[in-house]
Amino acid sequence: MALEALKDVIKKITRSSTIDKKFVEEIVRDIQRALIKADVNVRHVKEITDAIKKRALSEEIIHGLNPREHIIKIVYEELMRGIGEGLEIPLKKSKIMLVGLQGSGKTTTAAKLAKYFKDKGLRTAVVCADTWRPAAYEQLKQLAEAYKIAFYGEKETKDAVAIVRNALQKLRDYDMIVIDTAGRHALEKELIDEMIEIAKVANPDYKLLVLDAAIGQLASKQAKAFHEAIGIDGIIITKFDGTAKGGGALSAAREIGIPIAFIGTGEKVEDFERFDPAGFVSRLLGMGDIKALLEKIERVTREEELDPEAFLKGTFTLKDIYKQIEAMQKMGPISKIFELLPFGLSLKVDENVMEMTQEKMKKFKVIMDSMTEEELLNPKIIDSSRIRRIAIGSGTTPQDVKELLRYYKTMKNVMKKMKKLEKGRLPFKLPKLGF
Ligand SMILES: Nc1nc2c(ncn2[C@@H]2O[C@H](COP(=O)(O)OP(=O)(O)OP(=O)(O)O)[C@@H](O)[C@H]2O)c(=O)[nH]1
Ligand SMILES: [Mg+2]
Repeated sequence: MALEALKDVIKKITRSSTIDKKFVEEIVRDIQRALIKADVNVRHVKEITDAIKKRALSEEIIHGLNPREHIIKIVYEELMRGIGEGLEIPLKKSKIMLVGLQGSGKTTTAAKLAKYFKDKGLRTAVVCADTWRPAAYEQLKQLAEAYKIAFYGEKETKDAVAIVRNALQKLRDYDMIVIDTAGRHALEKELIDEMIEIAKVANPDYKLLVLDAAIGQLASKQAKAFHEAIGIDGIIITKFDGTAKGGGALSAAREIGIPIAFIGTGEKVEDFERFDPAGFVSRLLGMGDIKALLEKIERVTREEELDPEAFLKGTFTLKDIYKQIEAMQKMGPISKIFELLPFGLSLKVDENVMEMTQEKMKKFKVIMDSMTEEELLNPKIIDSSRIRRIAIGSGTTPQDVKELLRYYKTMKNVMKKMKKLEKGRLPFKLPKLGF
């Protein structure tokens, strides 16, 4: 399916070495292509991708994220915004009426819905109110029997409204009643009148439109017509599995402002899921990556704010190193963080000095715990006699203390260079680093 291409876009972002304006524009074009191929309405495509571009080029990176993650976050959020809310049907006594064009998947969906709510513990029944297609009765009855779902239908009756009336009487004790109605090639007056009558008698809590994903952008016209005729509460998109045009139905839902409730992803009754926008977009973009990123965003936004501005102003002290180490213990090594800098930070740093093992982190913290406030804030005053004292106090060696000081000096240097780079030719604001 065309939307699958979005996964490749995410991969491309993840693998990029440089995130600059040119790259953002390239990504935006890729996303445009994927959405248009998936039959998303061009206007929506433009809205979504304009927003991505604008934010990617101007928004400050949240503390603790790298520029790649920042872009992915924006893509995720804008796609979510594009899709809108899903419709969640609460697990309580309700009636659902299904409507839709011929062959859209109503009868199959009636069984899917019934099984869905039955599995959630509701006493569920289906009603065949399709008196037009001779096989409709048997089709739904068989599906219901296969899944031990209560069924009501009247094989010989031609009056669908009467059937519904009888069904409600008989099924009074059931929690969830799903009514399957007849479909037509087009929205003929007869169908509309019957739909309105059934809706009057059944008084459903939800009138759900069943839309075949394969019709692409035609979904919009269809959905509008049904909405005008009887007022739709939610949309079920079927056959999402077999088409590259699923974006058309998604787009239609958004256009008329009706939430999507479920998605059918195959012929089998099990191939059905509640439409959860976050889960849906996550999957489009490649579940693993996005989930990990969202967790990280949550984590870093909860973490203590460190002030990169202070680093850049040159008031970079051993206290900052202390915080940095604490942040690293949560987020991974500093070299990883450098890799993620937008300009592929080509600063030459001594790898031995920068290498930071867990052990070293612990040792550095112990050493700093033995320093006075003054030493931490003004490391310049740490001479050899202070080094000796600190080493003894922390149970380490003077070499260890010197190593920490070397590390501090290197970091300070890096910060200075970054400050220069920022003033120079950076396409972005300097990201808030994760330390
Ligand atoms: N691949 C796939 N096929 C589906 C899905 N939902 C329904 N179908 C198939 O679509 C065809 C039509 O499904 P029905 O449930 O009979 O459609 P309907 O809207 O009740 O049709 P009418 O009653 O004639 O208007 C059947 O072959 C179903 O198996 C789906 O989510 N994926
Ligand atoms: Mg049917």
